[in-house]
Amino acid sequence: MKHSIITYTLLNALLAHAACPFMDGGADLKKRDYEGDRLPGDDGFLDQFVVDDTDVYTTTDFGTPVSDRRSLKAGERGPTLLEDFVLRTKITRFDHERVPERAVHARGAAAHGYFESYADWSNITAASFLGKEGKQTPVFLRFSTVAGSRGSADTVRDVHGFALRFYTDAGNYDIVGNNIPVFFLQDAMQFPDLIHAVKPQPNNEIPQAATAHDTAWDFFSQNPSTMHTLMWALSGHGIPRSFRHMDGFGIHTFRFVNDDGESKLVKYHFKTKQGLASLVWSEALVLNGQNPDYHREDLFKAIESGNFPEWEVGVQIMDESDALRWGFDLLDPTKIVPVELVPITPIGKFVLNRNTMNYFAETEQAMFCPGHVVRGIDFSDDPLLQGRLFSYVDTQINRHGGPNFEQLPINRPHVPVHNNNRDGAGQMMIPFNKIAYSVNSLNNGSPKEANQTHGNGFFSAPARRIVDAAYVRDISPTFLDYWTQPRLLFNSLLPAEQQQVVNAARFELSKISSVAVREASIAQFNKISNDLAKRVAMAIGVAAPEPDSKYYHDNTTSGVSVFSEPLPTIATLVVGILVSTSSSSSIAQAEAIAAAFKEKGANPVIIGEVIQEGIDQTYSASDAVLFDGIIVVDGTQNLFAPSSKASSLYPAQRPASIVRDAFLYGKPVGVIGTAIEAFDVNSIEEQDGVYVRDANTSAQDIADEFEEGLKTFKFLGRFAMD
Ligand code: HDD
Repeated sequence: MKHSIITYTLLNALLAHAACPFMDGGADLKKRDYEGDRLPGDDGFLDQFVVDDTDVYTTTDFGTPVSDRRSLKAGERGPTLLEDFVLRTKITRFDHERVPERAVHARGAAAHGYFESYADWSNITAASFLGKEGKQTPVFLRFSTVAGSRGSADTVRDVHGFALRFYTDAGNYDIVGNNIPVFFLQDAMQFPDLIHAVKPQPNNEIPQAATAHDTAWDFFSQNPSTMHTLMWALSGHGIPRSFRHMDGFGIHTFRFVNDDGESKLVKYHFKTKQGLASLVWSEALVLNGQNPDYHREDLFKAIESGNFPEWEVGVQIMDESDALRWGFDLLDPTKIVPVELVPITPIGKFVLNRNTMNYFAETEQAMFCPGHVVRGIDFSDDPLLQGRLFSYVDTQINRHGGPNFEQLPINRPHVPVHNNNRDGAGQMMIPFNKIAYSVNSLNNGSPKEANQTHGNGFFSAPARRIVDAAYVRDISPTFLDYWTQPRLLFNSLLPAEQQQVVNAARFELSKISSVAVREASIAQFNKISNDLAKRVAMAIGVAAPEPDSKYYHDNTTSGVSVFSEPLPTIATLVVGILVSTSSSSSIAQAEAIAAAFKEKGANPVIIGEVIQEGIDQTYSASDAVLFDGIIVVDGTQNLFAPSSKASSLYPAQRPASIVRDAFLYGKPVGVIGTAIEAFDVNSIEEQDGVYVRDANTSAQDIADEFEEGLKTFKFLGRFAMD
């Protein structure tokens, strides 16, 4: 059913408490064209701010219709006149188009969706969005990298931001997390130091979006609290295949509090339903150039094509008395709680089903704050979290240029806002109440105070206590073990993943010019694992250390490996099918295979020498990194014959290098019939994930067999180990 504009006008009227008066130029300006029903989670809130430019005249910002193509001049040959208000405002607006990029997490992409609660969780939290089975709440999630600037490439090695906002019916709730369950630091005081060390060096702004430089590793090696997060970042978690193929974590210990004031300690887990998948470093590096927008494009296209990514929301639920129960401190954000100690209770899921309409208005202006909480949620005394509660509001005031950032459409709660906060730059509302103070009698005390028992208000967990203690600038002795858990992670990775950590550390440290920093870094690794330290040391000119075994152990935990489970689905994975445009039968075979893959939800791309009927992409625009698997169809041998002359249509040997590189990056590769030449020229032998089929194999059989390879995703046996 197509919604009528009347429906939306009504909806807007219902939302009128938050209507933005200056945008209200009539219903037509807000019209969006909906085919069918709204998607879950889309309550239409943003529609009241949408400007529709269909068949209208240009106006100034103050509404006067004007021509803005030519400036006002004294005669055709000028000069331009200062009087030209159209020119001046257009240029002024352009000059002010940018706001400061985020000090960290500047590069990111976001989407809308909805959260759905699995049950009524009111026994553990008074949070209304968790209060009923099946209850849906709109969400907005922004993914990001940390170190790079806004224009940096997507596939750098980094921790990835996972900032999730719930527009609940009791106000906005932000969980500003990452894709790694721990953080580098234990005290917010050190955050500027970490970021100064990791960001490009100040003398020359090099390198962009990378930790492979002296200041970063100097900081890491002098501050061992960084070791755990660093180990995660050096593993596959630092270079995910896409935003959709990574988990998210709330990291800090938070509190759930129920209406009776009973509280539990909780840690959030957001488990990807797409499965975990990561790149290998050599392909990530090439991707940075081949498609710097790889991750944001993947997210955008998946949602556009109806492949809505989902995550299951789970919590580890612990008692207040568990804070020091397991030999580490639940207030320490550098520690996980192994799932063997506390299993994850799934409480709901969220689905991203809607792309933004405007990147700046939504993604760039999204301003998250860990202090955006709702009744039923409470903080812990984690000193990193406590510092964050200040930092985010402060940074948003800086980015927005004033305190009214929560009035921007993307930041507005979807419920009315009432308080005595007033004025400031960019005030969007017209506070009608002239009694802007509490306590008052002239407005019958309104806005009234809401608390645990009145007005369904936010309240702190009654069980929270401050102990009698001296004021100290110090760290708790319960925070001082920095190496046991990094070792737990290392022990729990597959051998090939351990090798990835080794290789990543070799790469990073090979770029460090200071011998002292390289040695200090090896000393830190050696507290985690002598094996790790020796393998890295041998590649970077540092002597192999003797074991430093105080923190060594053989424990493992589950759920931390990227590659141990096959993907649950190949939907949205990209399969490159190589053809020769000189062979019409090869194109026909490719089309049949592509159709079989489409049936499975994958995205086949047929690659030929030139764009023509049946060809999606040219060899010159293709590279192995752009595909999750490669199939070469029958009748393409001329592309690979060693004696064949280079074509002017693509760089020398490009078809062969696509096959070779896909193999080297661990991807499934297959050849059909005479395309065996592609393997011969690259000396690729039959093995796991290498498929050789004869020319008569049906397209369906090929797609079925290759599907398993795509689910395996990376054939780790191809990588050298030492
Ligand atoms: Fe932070 C942004 C995640 C510690 C100060 N942080 C930011 C974003 C994410 C995180 C995902 C991007 C939000 C968005 O998409 O707009 N930060 C974390 C996590 C941390 C953490 C998971 C530790 C557990 N951050 C942290 C500390 C401080 C900050 C200790 C300061 C004391 N973070 C900021 C910031 C940013 C930010 C400077 C930059 C832009 C912004 O806030 O909105 O205030």
